[in-house]
Amino acid sequence: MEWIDLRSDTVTQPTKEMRKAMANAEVGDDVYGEDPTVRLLEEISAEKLGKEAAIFLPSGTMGNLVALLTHCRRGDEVILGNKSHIFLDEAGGMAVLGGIHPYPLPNLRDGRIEMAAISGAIRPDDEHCPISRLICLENTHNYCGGSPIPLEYCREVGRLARENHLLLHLDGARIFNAAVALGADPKQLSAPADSISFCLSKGLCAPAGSVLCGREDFIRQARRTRKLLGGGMRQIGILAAAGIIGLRSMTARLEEDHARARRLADALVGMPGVKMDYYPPATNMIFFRLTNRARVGSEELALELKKRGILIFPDARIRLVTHYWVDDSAIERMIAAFNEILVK
Ligand code: TLP
Repeated sequence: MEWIDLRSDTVTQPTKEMRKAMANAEVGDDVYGEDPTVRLLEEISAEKLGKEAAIFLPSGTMGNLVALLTHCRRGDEVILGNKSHIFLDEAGGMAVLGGIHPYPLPNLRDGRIEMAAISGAIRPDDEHCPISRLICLENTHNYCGGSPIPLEYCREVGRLARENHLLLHLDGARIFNAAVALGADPKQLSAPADSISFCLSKGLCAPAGSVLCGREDFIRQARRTRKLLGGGMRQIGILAAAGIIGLRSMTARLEEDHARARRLADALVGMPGVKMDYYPPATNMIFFRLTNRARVGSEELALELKKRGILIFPDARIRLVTHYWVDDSAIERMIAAFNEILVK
């Protein structure tokens, strides 16, 4: 049985082309700056995101952590959304390792944060307060429906940050999904931010890795932070080679994943007991809940799907994520399976 895995786009396996490039990658010691494949990946990344420089990192979590630890000192404060991945799902790294104080503000349904709330959270110059240093945005916003954050809003937050001498970091784990959905150039989306991290190992299919981009001096300091965290790797061009293919040939095709999410959501929306949380899906994520009209609960749904070769997490709020390895026939198989379990 061929498995269909909709738990996340992090489950994507490298393509054949990636495996070949990995096997043949020219490598060197990256801690000495001697890995040509890593250098190339960093150059392409900086160019694509319109920043001066870039640094390759093992994961998205480390991309965000290195950015925060490099921008901030102990006692500084970071303004961010209460549904952001950095706040919810990165083990509180900024506080644990950096003595950085998070100031979480409610995320709106679409992943933005009210401008007035951000302004209101900026601290006065008062010895009682932590020092406001950084604002973080997430684009696309994972837990807010995979929503792309509009360019004009990013620009507004960038202006607010500059006016108040704050920095702006963008968790752009899925920035290429956002760019495709908004019809924007990723450069435009990252322009208002001082730093942006994006993931190679989600929709772009590489087996591992993220890239943090920003100004030259910031990236130089980020190299020290990466070393401090134990993230300096050696002959890592083997991974960077897959990332280069991801960046060069997997970004434009992300709209296929969005179209397939739409097709699946269109089928689910009419099924008894299915309450869509976001509809239509804006990118590659579908969120829904099962009401008491549904024939099964989420545990049973996950079990029944598993019997049919389909993997989902049995959460109360179910997330289905489309990606390269979910093709049209997988979507049809999914729809048939949901029909059998929830309708027939
Ligand atoms: N997200 C994962 C899980 O951790 C939830 C997923 O399956 O979506 N920023 C954002 C917006 C993310 O969604 C993720 C991963 C990360 C950062 C962290 O990336 P990794 O997993 O490479 O550390």
